[in-house]
Amino acid sequence: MQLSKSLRRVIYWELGIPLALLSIGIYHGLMQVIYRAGVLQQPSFAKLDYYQGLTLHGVINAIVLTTFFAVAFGHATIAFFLKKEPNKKLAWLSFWLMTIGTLMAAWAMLAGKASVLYTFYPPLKAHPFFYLGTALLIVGSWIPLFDWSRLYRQWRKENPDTKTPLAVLGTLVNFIIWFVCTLAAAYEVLVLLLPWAMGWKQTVNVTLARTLFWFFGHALVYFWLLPAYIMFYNFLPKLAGGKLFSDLAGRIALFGFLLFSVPVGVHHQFSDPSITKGVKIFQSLLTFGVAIPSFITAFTLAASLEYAGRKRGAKGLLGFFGKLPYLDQNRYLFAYMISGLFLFIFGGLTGIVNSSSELNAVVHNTAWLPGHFHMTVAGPVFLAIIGMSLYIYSKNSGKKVFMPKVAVIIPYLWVIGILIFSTGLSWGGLLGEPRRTNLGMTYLNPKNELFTPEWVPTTTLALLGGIIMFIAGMLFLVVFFGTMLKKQTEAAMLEFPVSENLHNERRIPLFDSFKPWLVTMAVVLVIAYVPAFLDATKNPGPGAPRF
Ligand code: HAS
Ligand code: CU
Repeated sequence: MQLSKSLRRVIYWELGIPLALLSIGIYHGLMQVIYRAGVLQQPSFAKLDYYQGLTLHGVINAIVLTTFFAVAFGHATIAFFLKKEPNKKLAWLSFWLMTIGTLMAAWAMLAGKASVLYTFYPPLKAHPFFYLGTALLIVGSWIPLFDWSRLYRQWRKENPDTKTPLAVLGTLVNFIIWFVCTLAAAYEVLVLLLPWAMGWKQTVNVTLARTLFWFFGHALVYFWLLPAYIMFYNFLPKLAGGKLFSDLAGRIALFGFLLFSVPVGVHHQFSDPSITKGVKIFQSLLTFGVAIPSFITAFTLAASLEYAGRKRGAKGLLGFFGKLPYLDQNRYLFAYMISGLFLFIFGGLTGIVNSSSELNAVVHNTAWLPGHFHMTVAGPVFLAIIGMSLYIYSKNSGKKVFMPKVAVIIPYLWVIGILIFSTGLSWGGLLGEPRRTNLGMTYLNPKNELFTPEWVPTTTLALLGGIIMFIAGMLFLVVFFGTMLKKQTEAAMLEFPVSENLHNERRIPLFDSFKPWLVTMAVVLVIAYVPAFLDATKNPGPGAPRF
């Protein structure tokens, strides 16, 4: 279908702005590994210190890029699958709020007034613009949900007996999770942090701030992941040359995320003394629950890939892996998706280690953690985002991809980089190498009494992987912006490689209506989180002064 000019423009900007900022994000990724390996000591270089760079890296890559992309991709999927365009005025309003918010936060970070890391909880304190900017970004990203829901209700009236397209279901589920979890972030920012940053309040309840943050912060990771899942279920089987093994499995997984994405945030606080053991154990169990939709996804996708491989003549148990279109330039999206899925096998396994509260004590706050999340958010999520940004831009503008051979290689280069990088970090983490620490300053300096030689090989591996990732990331930016500079040669059409279903499952009302799931979601949330918030209010620990 052809989108209206105005909607196309909004989508272009929402893809282009964060990708332009990504150059800063990627540069600081490279600087992280350089500093941590002790190659450069700072603040002698570029005047941006380690923590300022780490904040820019986390906020740009994990919050700005992901949020802008989710909104842009949401506009495209809703328009494409419902054949109804979102309201343009609201889409632009949302765009401007997000952009102004991003600029405010970017200024604070670049000026060195907000080196608080992407988790931004106290006692680290930022300039008020950082908090206001974050709030604006969030509010801007809420607007489309209300407009899309309106379109969906309209569509439902016109098609009472049709199954909701899986991609639409996924987009709505994702933004409902986002809306619910960001309420906590908004409360944290506006009620706790901003008055403290303005100097109106002298102290702040650190435990409550952390608990509110992780109520938001864990669900955030599924807000990153679900756009990728939407692509895996709806597009990957078709790109592989097959069909989706089960559409029902996709629905069950998506509704599962609605139930389990939010009430698990305490698994980031297993070491927080104020939260009582019972709450931790309960949320640890719920965390195993949230892994189930991903296991369902793994098996459903593997079955879909197997079907595709066999259709192409594969023999034997695993022969289908050899028959997939890994290097097909016309289906470069396949390369981005399969690479991400491969990394997610390791990302998922390390996640399950983290969520077991005893094992967590070994890995918490060590380099193991960035090892884990670079195989999740920098794995399937990042690769899906960049691949789909290129795809949507190229289709919508009628421009052919710049350097198509390179475009299809980038994800594999990225996988090699991440595997080396995450091995270094995970191994280092098990040897006690801390995360969020400029190791080069002390621990890797042989003249320092804290010198820790075990971390020399681990940080060197991370450096090597980081350099490869940097090269892959930069190549992508060349391909994306190179495509922008090309001339239009084809009709500008939004089309997606939509998969058919292998089993023609009938519509089951329970898996096609939101109400029962939303009610259950609310119940689980109350049971999991009321005790956690009571703990945080009753046992706040010392109030944070200023840092
Ligand atoms: Fe996590 C910390 C537990 C998933 C991101 N996580 C983090 C942090 C981030 C993050 C950013 O319980 C750090 C936050 C900070 O700054 O402090 N995580 C989990 C669990 C899962 C999980 C149980 N995490 C994610 C995803 C993320 C993400 C997804 C981003 C998008 N994580 C934790 C815990 C912590 C944590 C603790 C806190 C630790 C601490 O102490 O601080 C699960 O959802 C994972 C389930 C996934 C699977 C994998 C399924 C596999 C699939 C691939 C199949 C492949 C195929 C292709 C078919 C079960 C779907 C094959 C093809 C070939 C070619 C072979
Ligand atoms: Cu989590």
